[in-house]
Amino acid sequence: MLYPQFPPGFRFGMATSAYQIEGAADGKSSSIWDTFTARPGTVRHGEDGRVAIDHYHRYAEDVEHIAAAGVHDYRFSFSWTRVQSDPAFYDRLVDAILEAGVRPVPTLYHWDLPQDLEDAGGWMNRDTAYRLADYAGTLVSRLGDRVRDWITMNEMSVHTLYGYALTDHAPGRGLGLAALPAAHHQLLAHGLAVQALRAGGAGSVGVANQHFPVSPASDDPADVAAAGLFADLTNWMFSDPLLRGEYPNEMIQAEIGDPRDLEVISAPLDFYGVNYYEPTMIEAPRAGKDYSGVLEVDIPEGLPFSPVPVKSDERTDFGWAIVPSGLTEILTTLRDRYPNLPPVLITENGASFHDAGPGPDGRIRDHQRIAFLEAHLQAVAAAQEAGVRVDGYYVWSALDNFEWAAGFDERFGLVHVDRETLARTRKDSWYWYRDLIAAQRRS
Ligand code: IFM
Repeated sequence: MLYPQFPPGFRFGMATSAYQIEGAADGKSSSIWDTFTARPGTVRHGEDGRVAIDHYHRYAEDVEHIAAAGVHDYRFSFSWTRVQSDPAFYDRLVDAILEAGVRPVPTLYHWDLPQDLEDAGGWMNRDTAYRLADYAGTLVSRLGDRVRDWITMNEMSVHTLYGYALTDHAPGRGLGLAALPAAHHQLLAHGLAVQALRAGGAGSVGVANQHFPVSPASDDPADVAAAGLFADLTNWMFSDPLLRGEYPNEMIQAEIGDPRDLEVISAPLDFYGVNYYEPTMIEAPRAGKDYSGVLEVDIPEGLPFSPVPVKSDERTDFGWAIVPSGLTEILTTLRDRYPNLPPVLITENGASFHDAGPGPDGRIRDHQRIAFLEAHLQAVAAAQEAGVRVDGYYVWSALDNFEWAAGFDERFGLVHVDRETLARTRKDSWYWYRDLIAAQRRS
């Protein structure tokens, strides 16, 4: 098989996050996801992360599955509430990752805010940013002797939009445009965490933002303006402050753009993490038109933009359009928009297909996932050819896990997890990824 080729030093990895895999909820206090999932109607089939895939107890086996593929890096996240009550778990995890010859790349915050901080206002409260910086300091002083690379925040945009502007993720506030301070306080938290991590001796610090091309449904100026605002609120509001020290439009700037904060937020980074899944098409809302089911969450009436289906022949089983060229496009757009763009890491990319368990021969033939990953790696290679410096690529996800409001139906893993027994089985995509990585090492 011919695999896409990458420059020497390119880093392959896999990614997960704490709430989606760890389980062992009894050993810690509640996060907003514990509270949210306990509310009827929030998650498909009423599922939750109390057991998740029981990674807390099975981490050694999971690290073996990750390392045996030959990856260079493993991206995981800390559960903030577990760090408060049982931090030794992360000593064990980091040690196991290192012993397996893999570089740990932890994320400080992947959406599971302690409930007591939410009760004090959550990300709408500026003080939460300072609490995150304290937490970053605690972690770097505990693990900084073994962890070199740190990611501060994951997808602040999705957390703000789904959790604070809408009601689809925890904490489910539904504030609409009044959620803007939640974005600003997460960005400030990032900036303060960068300071804390660097003060603690961190070797390399970055962030993971979701990015995607946004196109207007037509040339109609109303659609163009709606798409521009949507792109500002979902993409540029989270990268402009980091990489340019300003917000992308006057409304946002006037609302939340304190210049002293922007200085903290825009401190230089060692790498910039890009999570990519699919592009979005936007139009100005048409009265009476039904927009439900276009995205995995519905944008309520009254907001000045509506997503319409992206034209694509192929979709994942989650319904997401498969558009690998969107990854090349967003990478070149970032490069053009930010002359000082740090080296990029693709910190997430992957696809959910509803893989059945192993057949009689023990195999899970997930050829659609292999095709997806291969096409997206080709898209990364095309961006490199166009001059974008991309230093690595992490598959979302190492293992099937709890896909937030969609529960366990959506399977993004290279390793299958049986819902009843929690048994792990490597899918064909796992073997494909292992062989691809081995082929790079040989070339
Ligand atoms: O599962 C999520 C992850 O937690 C954040 N990025 C997108 C993934 C797929 O939806």
